[in-house]
Amino acid sequence: MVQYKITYFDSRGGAELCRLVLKAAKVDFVDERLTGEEWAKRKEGMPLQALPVLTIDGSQVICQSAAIARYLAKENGLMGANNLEALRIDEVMEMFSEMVQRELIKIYMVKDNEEERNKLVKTFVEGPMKKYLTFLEMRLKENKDGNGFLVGDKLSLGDLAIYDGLSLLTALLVNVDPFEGRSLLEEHQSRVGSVPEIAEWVSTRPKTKF
Ligand SMILES: N[C@@H](CCC(=O)N[C@@H](CS)C(=O)NCC(=O)O)C(=O)O
Repeated sequence: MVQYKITYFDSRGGAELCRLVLKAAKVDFVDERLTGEEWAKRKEGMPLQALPVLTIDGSQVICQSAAIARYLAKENGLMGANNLEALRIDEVMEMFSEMVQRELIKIYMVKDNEEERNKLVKTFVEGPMKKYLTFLEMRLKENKDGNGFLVGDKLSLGDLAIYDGLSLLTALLVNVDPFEGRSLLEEHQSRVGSVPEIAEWVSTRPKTKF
């Protein structure tokens, strides 16, 4: 059986989606979490001097979180039933990547300047966040009227990306509830969070802010 190790820091961050995929698929893996000192020693040895990386069978070390998440999803039947479903999953993955790169990173970076942070959060919540969440609701509604998963009849990487992305939003925005007035998203979050393997992982994983 293939051996997986996910190496990252002691946070959910860029590794959590990969961890969620393996948990949902009931695949064992080593959850390696580096301290700052350990990272300083190992950084140069990593393919792009960044984390997360996935180590396969102790030899292949692969970087880029979205590529890793997609690979693990494909290997475990979580990438949709056909190319069209895979496209819809990818679309949502890319949406979150855009939201993080264009918007959330700015908010994260000013965490020590409260006035500036509040200004950025307000601008984000009134504009881009509305756009992104409306889009997600539209996509969920297109499959089984929003009463199931993003594609088909079962959980996929797309649902886990929504679950992880909206959890990040909740943690980062602190006083803003992204689910307010968005029952479809709230129900979807709870549907994914109730998948036994996900519920078990979320209740036992290390507790970290992000
Ligand atoms: N596009 C890469 C980004 C990797 C990245 O920037 N990782 C950050 C943590 S989220 C990192 O390793 N930072 C530590 C450093 O650069 O020393 C991915 O998604 O894996």
